[in-house]
Order: sequence, then structure tokens, then C-alpha cells
Amino acid sequence: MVYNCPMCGIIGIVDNISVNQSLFDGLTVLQHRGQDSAGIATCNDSNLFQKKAKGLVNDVFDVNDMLDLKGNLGIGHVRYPTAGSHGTDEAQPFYVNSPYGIALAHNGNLDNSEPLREELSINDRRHIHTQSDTEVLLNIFAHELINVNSSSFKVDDIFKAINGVHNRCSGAYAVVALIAGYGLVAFRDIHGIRPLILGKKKNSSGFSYLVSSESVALDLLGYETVRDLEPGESIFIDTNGKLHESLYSNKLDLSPCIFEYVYFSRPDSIIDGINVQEARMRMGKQLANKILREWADNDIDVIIPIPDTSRTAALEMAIRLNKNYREGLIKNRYIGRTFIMQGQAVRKKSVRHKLNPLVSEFKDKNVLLVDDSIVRGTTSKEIVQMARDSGAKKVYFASASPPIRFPNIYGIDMPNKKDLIANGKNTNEVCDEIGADKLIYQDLEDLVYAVKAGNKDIKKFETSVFTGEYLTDVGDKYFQDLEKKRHST
Ligand code: PIN
Repeated sequence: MVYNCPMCGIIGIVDNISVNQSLFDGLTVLQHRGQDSAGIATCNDSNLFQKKAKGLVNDVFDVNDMLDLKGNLGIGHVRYPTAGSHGTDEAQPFYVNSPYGIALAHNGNLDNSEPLREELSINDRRHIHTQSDTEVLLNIFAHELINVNSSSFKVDDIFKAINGVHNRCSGAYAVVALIAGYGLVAFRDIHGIRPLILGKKKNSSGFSYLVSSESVALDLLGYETVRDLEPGESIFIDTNGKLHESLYSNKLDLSPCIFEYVYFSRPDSIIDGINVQEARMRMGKQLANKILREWADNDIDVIIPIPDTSRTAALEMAIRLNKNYREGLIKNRYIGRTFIMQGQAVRKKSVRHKLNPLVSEFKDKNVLLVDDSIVRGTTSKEIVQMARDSGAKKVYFASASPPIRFPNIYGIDMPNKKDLIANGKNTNEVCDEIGADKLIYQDLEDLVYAVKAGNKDIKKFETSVFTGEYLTDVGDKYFQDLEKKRHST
């Protein structure tokens, strides 16, 4: 069983001064991408330093760790827990000593990590000692680099090795790695599913470069955007701050994961040229248009978002529908996101712990609750009940994304197919199940329109959770194994 590393945040920096504080700060604005563990690896000449542990960024590193993380080159990672894999062993970055000493961190999921693991063991004679597919990816990269390696270090060899990674690895991966004494490597899978953006800023000897899952890290640290990495693109920034670039010859159309826009990314990020906040605003407008088309004579008194992400869409809906918008659910900001926790029991309990209804906003009103998505439906069901308990006359529910009927295999953690509330159900059946008086789902074409309007050059998005159509060639066996693996969540 191999665990993936979905929903993580990555960052890499090359500068002419110490990068420890910038990496730390950058990770704090990527924290929403994963709260299970955090790690930083830096490099000073050919010495590598690393600290990684379970916990939030603020809790993992103390002053002494920061002092130990020396050097002008480094990478960082925040990790989301997956089925059974929430041990320190799976915290990133991962390290291999040969060639050169490489530390690597990744966001995404390989869909062929089982066969790769076997290949690594039998053909490449490499030992993988954790269940993480990041360790698999790192060892593939290291092996490919040894295979192409000339007698001395050449940048071109790095790019050849990454081509080898693309040829062997299937799935979604955005990667940062440092090669001790030489520089920072970053690359993105051939579909560009997971995000990765490059920024630069002037320093006293030229430029400092930063790569990150989200542009918010560039904003925070004062970097200007160079561009998002293209599908299959790799870059190498040497210790002198020189940028080297290479494209994979078999790259495919950019197909970013649409879930980054639905709820995963911060609203103040721009992913593949699309302003996330504006995409969410358009999702709200599209959903309002659907209501105007299909339910013009609605009797909605008030629109109430289920915080946080859906607020943006819900406000736009209220404006377009000319309805009141009210904050009716008060979030306790001191507990973690529901979606991020492990196990159904914890998840169920935490909804009431997390959100408290303001009775006065519900009493004697017909309310439209808005969420970004309905996955298991457990939150939705409880909130509908809370609304009723608070005296709502009618409880309607709107989802800014379409019914989720298929598992995500590219790095967004989703439950088994059978635990997805919309699996095998039509809208009315889901509506009954969550106990609402009416349920309105965004249509897929409207969601795609809302996101694509931010960057018309993007021809398609990764939307498999809605369609069951996957970008990579995954067989039935993969899904059977996935069901088994996720059984325990
Ligand atoms: C909202 C994230 N969003 C809320 C994640 C709940 C589905 N859930 C997906 C809705 S935020 S359920 O980013 O934390 O603000 O359908 O599985 O119950």
C-alpha cells in the first residue's frame, strides 16, 4: 500500500542571503494546504540541514531549528494527512544521499506508485522505507540522474533525469528539490494538474527566485510573478541565482485541477493566470443565473454561506438575485477545518463544534444555504438540521460545484466512491438525504465557464470527480486498491 501526498503545499527559494525565515513565512501562508506535518531542508555549500515533524508550521520549528537551517538555498513543505499515513515518517522533504545529496518535496499523487515501487526494488535495487509516494518519486529522480550522469555535474543532466521521471511516473505532481551544493530543481507533471508558480526579486547580486504552490507566498515575500510552470516544464536555479529552463517534449495541454478554484486555494492566489477570488465570484453568478432560469419564482428570504470559502460565491448570488445576505453560521476559528480531520466520527462531531447558528438569522425565514461543494454530505446534512432547529421555515441548499460522484486520484483527498453522497444518486435523492427542501447544484459547464473566464487560453480542466473521466491511464485495479486503502478513513 502506497500513500499519496495530496493537498500539500510546497515552496523553494534561492537567494544570496539565508532563506530559513522566508521559507518559514512562506509555509505559513500555505498552511491551509495541509496541517499534518511541516518540513524545511536547506543547503549551505554541500551541507544539507533538515527539520520536519508532525504539527503546524508554527509548532514544528523553534529558534534553534531556524538557526540550524543554514544556507541560501532551501525547500519547504506542509502536508495533509491521508489514510493511515499521518506519521512523522511521511513528513517531507525526503532525502537521498546519492547522487550529490537530494532533498525533495511534492504535492500530488502518483497513480502508478505500486509498480514503480516494485521497479525500484527489483530493477533499480533501491530500498524504499516509507509508504510515501514522495519517496518513490525522489528515488526515481535520483536513479534517473545517476543513469544520465556524466563525470561532472551538468544542468542538462538534471533535465534529462526529469524527462526520465515524466516517462516513468503517471499522475499529478508538482515538485521542488534541492541538490546539495548545486541548486534548486522544480517541475510540474505533464498535464500541469497541480499548481506551481515561479517568482523573482532583485537582490544585491542579481535575482532571488521562489517557486511555490500558490502566488500568495510570492506576495508575502515581495516576489514578482515570472509565470506558472508549464505542464512538464522543469527549472533549475543554480546557487549563483541563474535560472535554467527546459520543456518536456511530450507535454500535454495544461489541465489544472478545478478544485483549486472551488475551495482549495486561498482566494488571494492567482493560479495559472486565474484569480481565485474572481473565479469564485463567477461561480456565484452562474449559480444565481441557474436559479433565475429554473426557479425564478423562488421564495428565498435570505442567503447564508457556510463559511469560509463559499462566502464569495454566496455574496455574488445574493447581489444577482437581489436577496439579503447574512452571516448566520459563526465559525469557531480555533479548531481545524472539518475536511482536514481524520475519521468519520471526528468529522461528524466537529461540525457542531465548528459552526454555531445565529438563531435570529434563521427563525421564520426561508433560507438558502450555500457551500462550495458537497462531498460526503455529512456537514450539509447537519447544517440543514441546525437551520431547522433554529426555526427556519424552508431550508434550501446550493452547491457552487456539481455533484461529486467519482474519486479524486490527483491530489485532492476525497473519500471512497461509496462515501460520496452523490454517488449513484440524482439531485432529488441527494436533497432528500441531506434533508433540504430543495437542492441546486452548479452545472459543470457553468463551473468550467466561471473558472476559464479568468484565462481563456486554458482549454481544459481536471474535472474527473464530476465526470469519472481521468487524464491518465488508470485501470480498474487502481480503483479497487484505492477503495481498500481509503477504507479506514
Ligand atoms: C470549506 C471547504 N469545503 C466545505 C470542503 C463537506 C464538503 N466540504 C468540502 C464543504 S473551507 S461534506 O475551505 O474549509 O472553508 O459534503 O463532506 O459534508
